[in-house]
Amino acid sequence: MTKTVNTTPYTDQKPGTSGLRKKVPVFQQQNYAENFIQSIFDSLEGFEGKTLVIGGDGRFYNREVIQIAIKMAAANGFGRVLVGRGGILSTPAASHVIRKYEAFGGIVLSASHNPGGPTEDFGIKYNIGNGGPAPEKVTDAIYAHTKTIERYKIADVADINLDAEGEQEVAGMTVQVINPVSDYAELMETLFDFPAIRAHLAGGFRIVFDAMSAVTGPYAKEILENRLGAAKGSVLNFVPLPDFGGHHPDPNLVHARALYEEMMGDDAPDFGAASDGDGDRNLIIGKGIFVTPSDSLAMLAANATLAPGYAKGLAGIARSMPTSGAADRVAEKLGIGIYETPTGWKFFGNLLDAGLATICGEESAGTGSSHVREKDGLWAVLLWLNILAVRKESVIDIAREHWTTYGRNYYSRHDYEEVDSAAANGLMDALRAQLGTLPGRKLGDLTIEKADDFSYHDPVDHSVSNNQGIRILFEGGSRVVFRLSGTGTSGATLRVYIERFEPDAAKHDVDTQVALADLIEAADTLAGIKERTGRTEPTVIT
Ligand code: G16
Repeated sequence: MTKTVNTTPYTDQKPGTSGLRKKVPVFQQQNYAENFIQSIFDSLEGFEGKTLVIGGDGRFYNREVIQIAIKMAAANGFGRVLVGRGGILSTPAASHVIRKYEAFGGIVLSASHNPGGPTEDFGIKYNIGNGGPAPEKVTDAIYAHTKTIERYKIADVADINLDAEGEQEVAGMTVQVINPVSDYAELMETLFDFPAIRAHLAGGFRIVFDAMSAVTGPYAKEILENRLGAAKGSVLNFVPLPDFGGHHPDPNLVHARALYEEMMGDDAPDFGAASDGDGDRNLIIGKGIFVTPSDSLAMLAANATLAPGYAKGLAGIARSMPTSGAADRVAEKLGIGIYETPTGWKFFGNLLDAGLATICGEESAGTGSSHVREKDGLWAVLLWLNILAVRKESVIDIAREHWTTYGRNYYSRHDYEEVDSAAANGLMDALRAQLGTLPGRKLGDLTIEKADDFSYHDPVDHSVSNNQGIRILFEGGSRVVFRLSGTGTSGATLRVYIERFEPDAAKHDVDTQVALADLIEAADTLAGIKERTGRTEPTVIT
């Protein structure tokens, strides 16, 4: 019932920031998905008879690869597969299911916030037994296997029925189709004060959540409308579509523009939010105010003890290096640890497992905690709602008070998407070559204090990750960071992260791009962005 199929390697299967992401036609090449999945299994040891979790965000090609992955898991010796009904599991729900059922690991099919459809993006990532993305030593091993693979194993059986919950047998392995929402919704009920949120909503607090035709639709409907009693219709675009309705399921000010505009209107609801393709990112907008992901991390951490799941306090906070330093000020005041990691949720895994950090966050719209080992969009929404239900203040008042207490980190990210790869690499190489000569250089009123290429020394397993982004630190605490994205699927994406700390509350009402104007200009002067990329302005500003 199982067969071994000969194959030849593809040379382009190096996992990026979050697994392997490519265009669908690339994945549709003969044996392309099979090669990568077999390389995952060949990198693992001791999974015979154990459980594997499989799920995805429902994008185009999800069902096909789920069938392949289940048949290959059977042929490779797994004892059981847990798969979400319809092939659906949000990334945080998959992380929770892996942990709850003590699975060996999981395969999550998603290209996150990237668009979906026959010519758009697809992705495969492997999560380890703690529920988190595989660390670099595992992804390096997977990549090494993809370069030498000669055969893969697959069960020669009919397709599995993914739409009926319950158990089936596939070539001697049990496949259990599970409800994708219920375990996750139960977990949320243990962390947050649902009665308080329900009462706040019943009292007239209005919310809107845009699921962006992606995976969080069923989760948000169940939790926000059914369990918490938000008005019917509060969850928009709640049916997951293979092409996300033709949109980028990316919860930012460009792709969730309609939500932003609604929230800035006179009759705006009190709270607006959105999540991405696979449900791990979040966008938070209060009536009249967009909360940057970096600020959201800091504000959630500062108020977390208002939620029952965090009432005992936080062990520490972790943020990716390009994320603003707003959370650092909260950690300092709380007297807890603050950890600065490279971009990529996988770097938080060790800190969470070791109990060093409780809440983590990234500027790329990711926030989460020790409840799972992925970032979690709806979790962030629920923690905000819990805080708002207890404090009974508006988002804008909470944000203003936070800035008055801690100072404001003005922050923006400028993305230049689908830039010629050689030009982008040339820009980074040229910056790297200047690093030694930059300290002391003046750009207008700005003076460079320090410049480096960020290296991370993991305090738990002592691994070292080099070349994680070029940091230009100015006197007074402002900074500009340059990195190339590890999640794009065509050309290169240059990310420029710009930050200025403003302690004076009288200066907290300036438009962000205005507050950062001199730093934005300095970034171009230093890196020659316009000249090297041929772009006069960023593709996306967040
Ligand atoms: C992934 C990672 C995040 C990272 C983001 C952006 O998110 O899980 O940790 O911050 O990509 O990475 P990059 O700047 O390299 O594009 P997601 O939501 O795409 O899985």
